Amino acid sequence: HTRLPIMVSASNSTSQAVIPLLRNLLSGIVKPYLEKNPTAVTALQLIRKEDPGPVCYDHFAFRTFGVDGCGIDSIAQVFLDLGYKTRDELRFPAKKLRALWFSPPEHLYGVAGELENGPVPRIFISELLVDQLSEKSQSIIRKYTKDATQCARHAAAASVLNSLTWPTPSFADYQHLASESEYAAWTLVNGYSLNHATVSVHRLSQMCHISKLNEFLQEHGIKLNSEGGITKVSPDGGLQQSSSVADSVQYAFADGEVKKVPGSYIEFAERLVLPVFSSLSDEQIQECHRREGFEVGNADKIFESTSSDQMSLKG
Ligand code: OOG
Ligand code: NI
Repeated sequence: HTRLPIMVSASNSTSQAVIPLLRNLLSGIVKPYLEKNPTAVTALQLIRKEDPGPVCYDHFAFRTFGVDGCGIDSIAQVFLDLGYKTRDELRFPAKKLRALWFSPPEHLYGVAGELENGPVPRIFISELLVDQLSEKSQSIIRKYTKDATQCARHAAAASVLNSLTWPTPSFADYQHLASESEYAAWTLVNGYSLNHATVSVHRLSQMCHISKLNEFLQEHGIKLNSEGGITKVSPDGGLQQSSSVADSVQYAFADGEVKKVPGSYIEFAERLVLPVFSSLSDEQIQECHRREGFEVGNADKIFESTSSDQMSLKG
């Protein structure tokens, strides 16, 4: 006997089919990040001890060079293929950066659980506007990225494998870039490695407010980025973020120098319920009732989590 087919739109069926790959990709990206960044692991352990969970991620963030096909699009493509949608652009003229964020397939926003079966994070990708840098910095960056063009489509693989898509840089090139743009220097040594994962604070069951969480983490020795104050608050009050100061990582440069460079950090984000939904009960409230998106003023300060200024405050 025949059955009526269940009506699903093409895009919906596409995103159902790709869920296993999407979830494994996200786990694959976070794995080397956790292996290299002890502060992120400690913070997650502290939260798990205090909070019955689950611990969900609000977003994952990447940095790129906006040149030779190595910019936002290179790492964005896999997420677009896996059902993400392009959302808003953010601009940071003083830092010579721009960013785009991407929202996950909607049906994966509201489910309960952790990364393997729970909500899927937003993706935040920034790029350095290389054309706006000095000739010298541009030529350094292009020396590396021109070799990376042919594998720019494999940025996601590079992230999972914790591999650069260009040759190991020299310390001199790194230092020169750092003097003009710390973002550029970070990206040269870290490539497509995850810059940070962000814990969804409002989804926690005990530590569900950022001020409480910040205090708890600081009491347990986690240094938080103090740029513009510990909690970064959007003008509408709805998006509240904080972040750790990046760990430093020993890095072996091509010319044999071994130096400490900034690695990654962990971020915390609380999205408040929008005023129009304030009459909903706690059980009714879902992610879609909360402040969406990102905020230039907050992000501008969160970028500083890998700055030498913030890092020299450490320990
Ligand atoms: C990204 C900083 C901005 C946010 O959530 O607004 C950010 C970076 O450090 O690359 O993460
Ligand atoms: Ni972030």
